[in-house]
Amino acid sequence: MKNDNLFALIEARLPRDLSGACLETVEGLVYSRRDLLHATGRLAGWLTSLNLPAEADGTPARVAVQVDKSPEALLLYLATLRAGLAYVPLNSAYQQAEIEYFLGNAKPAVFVCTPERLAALEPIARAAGVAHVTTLGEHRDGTLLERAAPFPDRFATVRRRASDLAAILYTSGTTGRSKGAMLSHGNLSSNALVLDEFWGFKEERDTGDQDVLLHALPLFHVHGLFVAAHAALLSGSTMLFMNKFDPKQVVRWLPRATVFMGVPTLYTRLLAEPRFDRHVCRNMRLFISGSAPLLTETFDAFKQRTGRAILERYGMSETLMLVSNPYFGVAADRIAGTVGVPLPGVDVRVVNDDGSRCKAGEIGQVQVRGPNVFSGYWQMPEKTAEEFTPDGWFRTGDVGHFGGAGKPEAYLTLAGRAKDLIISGGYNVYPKEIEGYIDEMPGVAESAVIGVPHPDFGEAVAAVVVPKGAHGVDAAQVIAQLKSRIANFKVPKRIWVVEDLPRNAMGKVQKNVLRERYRDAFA
Ligand code: MCA
Repeated sequence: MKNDNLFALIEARLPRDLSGACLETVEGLVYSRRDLLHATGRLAGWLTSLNLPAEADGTPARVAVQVDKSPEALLLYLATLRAGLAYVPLNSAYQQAEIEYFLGNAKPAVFVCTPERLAALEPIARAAGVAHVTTLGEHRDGTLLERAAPFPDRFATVRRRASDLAAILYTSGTTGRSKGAMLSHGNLSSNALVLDEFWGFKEERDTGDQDVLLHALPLFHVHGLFVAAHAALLSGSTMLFMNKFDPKQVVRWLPRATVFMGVPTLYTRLLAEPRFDRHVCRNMRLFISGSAPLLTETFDAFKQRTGRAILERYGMSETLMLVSNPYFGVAADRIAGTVGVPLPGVDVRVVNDDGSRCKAGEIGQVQVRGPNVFSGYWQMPEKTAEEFTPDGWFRTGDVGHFGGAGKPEAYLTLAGRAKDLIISGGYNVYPKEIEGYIDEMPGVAESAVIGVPHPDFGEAVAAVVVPKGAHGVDAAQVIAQLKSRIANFKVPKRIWVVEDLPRNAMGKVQKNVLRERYRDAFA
């Protein structure tokens, strides 16, 4: 039986020369492909030695990980796949209350955190029933590597079917609690293989060229962990691997690179670097942007500065990449303001509320079907059922239109979101979750959390708060309290205290009125 474990595909695609560089760090440390095989072998050996029971329905045990980005964090992800277990990456900014929720929801058998946070997080993990807690630091410190060290370099990758669970990625929920998107080996490998071809990695290999991917994204989301890392691993590329985005380091490395992936904030920060110019981009063949809307002015400024047209694509944790501007053909095929065309093998439709297809230029709900679409939310069958149409299309929650305004009919333009979502510097933030925390505070009657334009993060989280009776509300104190409880990127960067919130005839808070009122807050 063919082994559909994603790692088996990565292993099969490794170039024959195992001494070749797989990954290089800013400090100049080089991990060869052989290092990757041996390190993931030892880690998978340790994971397997724990004899972690699968669920009654065959669902594999979970390995939850909240660590800072490092080559070993990537190796731990790959080893988890190799051992046939399910990987659960957690944003390094999450605080204890959030970690408590995720561990209680995912019920992992293993939790890996940083050495610094072990004292605070181990009791939470034990209370959630986690059997094995270990640590991994940013510089190969921590107990995880010590425990894996005695195991053999060689490891037979566990057999997995395409439909078997490979990862759970938490995406915040409009109802305030995050939902775990279940991604299978088949979701991950089908999408990686499509992108290998669609973005020209295969063509580079076929012409004997070696790609070098500059990896500057976090490893706890789809963009950095799957789209960037899988593209490099499946194409035998070398990764220039940055533990934290630093525009000056990117500029230093660009002359050695051929591909870069980023969220729009990374591009606006690069444009703010005087030394970022056409010359440093001389060997680059592809700049990809996603996770948040790329402003047309950023696209134009980038093209002006470098002569390169950024390729914008559209993805979600639940569907991986679904739509992309084209790579082949002239850069003119990349149309600023659109996210391009549905990827091969992926069906995308835009429908009216009654489910009928929208005409070109007509705004409707974006729905998707294909091997890239997840199987559902972890332990939320009702929520999952709501998100799929009776005929099996996934409701993205985004609105948009094909064609229109002189654009080719095949091109999709996203026109906003049906759901209450803020994307700040590429991170999804759901207002309901933040409103919940603010409304619990003494002296607060109610609050409305909105996204307002921000020059660096695209959108910034902001809040409008109504005090209870004669109580005053101290905005700085609300922010300080939130910073002690939730991930920093979710904390409002500005809070306004008002008498009351604007409501429509139905009594619903009019957030659009608030967005308009405060739209220039960060201008
Ligand atoms: C950091 N801060 C933020 C953000 N990042 N605030 C709002 N939004 C953010 N994204 C806070 C910090 O905590 C700090 O707070 C202050 O802002 C300044 O931080 P800074 O040093 O600028 O932050 P940084 O460490 O440089 O991070 C900025 C960043 C990072 C590099 C843009 O946010 C990032 O890597 N974003 C990429 C996220 C990503 O990978 N998204 C893909 C999701 P204070 O001043 O209070 O200390 S996957 C996805 O969306 C789908 C599936 C897809 O299609 O890809």
